[in-house]
Amino acid sequence: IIVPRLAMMLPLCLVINPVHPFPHQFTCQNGRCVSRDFVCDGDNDCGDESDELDHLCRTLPPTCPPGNYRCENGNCVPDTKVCDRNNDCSDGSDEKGCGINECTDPSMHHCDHNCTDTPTSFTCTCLPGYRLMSDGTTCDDVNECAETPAVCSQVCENTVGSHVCKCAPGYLREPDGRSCRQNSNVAPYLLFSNRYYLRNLSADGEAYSLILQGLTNVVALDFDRADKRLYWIDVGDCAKRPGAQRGPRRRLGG
Ligand SMILES: [Ca+2]
Ligand SMILES: [Ca+2]
Ligand SMILES: [Ca+2]
Ligand SMILES: [Ca+2]
Repeated sequence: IIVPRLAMMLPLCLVINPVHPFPHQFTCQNGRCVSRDFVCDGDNDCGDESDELDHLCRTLPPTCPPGNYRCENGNCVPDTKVCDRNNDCSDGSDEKGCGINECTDPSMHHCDHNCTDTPTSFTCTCLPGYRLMSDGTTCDDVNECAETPAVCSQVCENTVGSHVCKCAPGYLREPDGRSCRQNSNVAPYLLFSNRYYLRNLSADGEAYSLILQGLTNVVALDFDRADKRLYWIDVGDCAKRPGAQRGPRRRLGG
C-alpha cells in the first residue's frame, strides 16, 4: 500500500539530495532523506514524524481481485464457487449461510436503514445524509456543517439526515438553498487591494475606482457592515487601523 507513495517520493530525494543517490530513499516532509526501510518502523527517523504518519502506515484490510470472493481465512476463490456445495475456501466460509435472505428478517440483520442480501451474508447501507458506523449496521447522521463548512454560504444548522442553510439578518436565501444575497437595492461591488492600493470594482466590471493609495504591503482586507468601516492590515507599517471609508457597502457572496 505504501509502495506507490514511495515510488512518487523517490525521484524527489534523488534530485534534491545528490549525496544519497540511492534508490529506496524516502523524502521526509522536512526534506530529509531516509531509507525506505525506516518508514513505518515506529521510530521517528525524519525528525518530524513524517515517516510514521497514519495515512502512510495504516494497512488496509486485504481484498480479493474483482470477481473473487474473500474467504474468512483470507483466501480468494472465484465468485462462481460460492454456494456451489464445495468447500473451496477450505474453512467452509464460501458455503456458509447459503440460500438465506437475512434481509427479510430484521432480527437477523439489525440494519438501521437498508439491507442488501449477499450469497453468504448481507450488507447494510445508509440513506443519504447518514454514514455507516464501524459496527456495520448503525447509521449515524453526517454533520455537514462541521465536515464541509462551505456547504452553506453563511449560517449552517445540522439536522438529522440533512442540514439547513440560513442567512444573516438583512440577507435572503437564494433558490440554490445555500447562498445568500443582501435584501436591498444597493448595487454590489468588490473591495480589493493589490498591496499598494485599495480599490472597488462594480460587479459588472464597469465602474472601477480608487479608495486609498500610498500603502506599502496590504495583506488583509475586511469590511464591517454594521459599523460601515473598512479595515486592512498593512504589514509594511505593521499597523492595523480603522479606515475612514463610510457609506453604504455591500458584501459580495457572503
Ligand atoms: Ca521510522
Ligand atoms: Ca464452494
Ligand atoms: Ca444472505
Ligand atoms: Ca446532518
